[in-house]
Amino acid sequence: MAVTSLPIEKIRADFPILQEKIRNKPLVYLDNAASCQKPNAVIDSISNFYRHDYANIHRGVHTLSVRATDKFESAREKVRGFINAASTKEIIFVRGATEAVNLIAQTFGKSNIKAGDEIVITAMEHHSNIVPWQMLCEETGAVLKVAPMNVQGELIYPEFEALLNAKTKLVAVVHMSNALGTVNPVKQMIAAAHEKNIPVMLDGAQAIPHMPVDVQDLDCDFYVFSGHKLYGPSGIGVMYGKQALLEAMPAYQGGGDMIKTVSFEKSTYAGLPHKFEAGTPGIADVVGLGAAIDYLNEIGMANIAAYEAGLLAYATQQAKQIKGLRIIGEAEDKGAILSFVLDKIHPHDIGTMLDSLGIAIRAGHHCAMPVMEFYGVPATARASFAMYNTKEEIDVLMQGITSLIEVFG
Ligand code: C6P
Repeated sequence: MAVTSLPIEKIRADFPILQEKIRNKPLVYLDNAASCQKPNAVIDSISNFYRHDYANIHRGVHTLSVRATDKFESAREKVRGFINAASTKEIIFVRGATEAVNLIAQTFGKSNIKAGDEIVITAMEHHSNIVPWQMLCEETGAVLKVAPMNVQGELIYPEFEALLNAKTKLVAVVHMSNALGTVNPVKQMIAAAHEKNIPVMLDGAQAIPHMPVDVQDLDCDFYVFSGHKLYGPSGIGVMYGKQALLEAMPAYQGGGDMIKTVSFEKSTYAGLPHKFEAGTPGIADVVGLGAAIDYLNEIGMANIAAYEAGLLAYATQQAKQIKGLRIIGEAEDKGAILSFVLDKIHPHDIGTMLDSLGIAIRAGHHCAMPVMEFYGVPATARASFAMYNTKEEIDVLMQGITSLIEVFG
């Protein structure tokens, strides 16, 4: 099976960690959905920033502070361009997707959702897009509604649509599932919700490294993601929100940088995006995220999507030939994730045994316990692919699985 090409040798050479040996074997890194590795462009940008440009931002008149502020704000512009937001005012830096969902729940949620209102999610959400809404429901008396999925791991679309009604105040759904790889028909879902004037938040933590994302074309109201899954640093992420919504929302955390004036009687808040960015942010990490975006733009997200589709098709075809292997998640529209279980071998043992061969996968519930419950498994083994993975690495994975079935199955 053909795998659409990328300049793969050059790309792999850009990621120093891929040269590591694990247990005396070449590293085969297939845990990209948990976090992916960083190219020299990102590592060097952070290192150079600390060496030459570092100071706190938005505060100083001295040269370094101005320089650091320029780099920080130019990264915001890079993020804006990457997701095609209308304005940098709509790009809020947070710690990651998790913090972004909590921010939306605590600000938009608290000011718009009251007892008896409904929030619609899907059966395939990550805990980050379940628990903050449950907390909000506990505080407000709102009700969480869950759109079901079928055994392929696809949303049952008519049942999703049937949940939308006058009480629905928000749809919060995953763009691409981390446990199954399913890519949801989000454009159609957003249009259906908007017909009833319901805003939509997309959890883009998994989608963003695998496909072009255009928030204006999708017309989503919020889009959240983490930098570390996008070849950037950990501890930094993005909450995109439409400007009118963000302006109407109350501030999240109080502190420096998010105010206009402060007195003991009353404080007034800064405009967007600073209103939601209290305190000193992860300055160098934002700069690193900007470098990751430059790097990805050079390769092209559409090229990455095409290449990874080939990898996934090849991995799926190979996995289906292994007796005793069951793929968990076979949606027609799927990103580069292969979740599976083996007869008689616990996923944690699969993970440990593959590690002894230098292969890094994730084993567990993937912070998606309801998905595990749906499939009646305690956990799955998950190989997740990135643009630097190869067909040869998939062969190594399949040989590893076959050999452990021979020994332990
Ligand atoms: N999923 C995984 O191995 P944070 O931790 O904030 O960067 O991202 C949270 C998150 C939210 N939504 C989805 C769909 C996700 O996959 C994740 C993180 C990792 O699958 C760690 S559990």
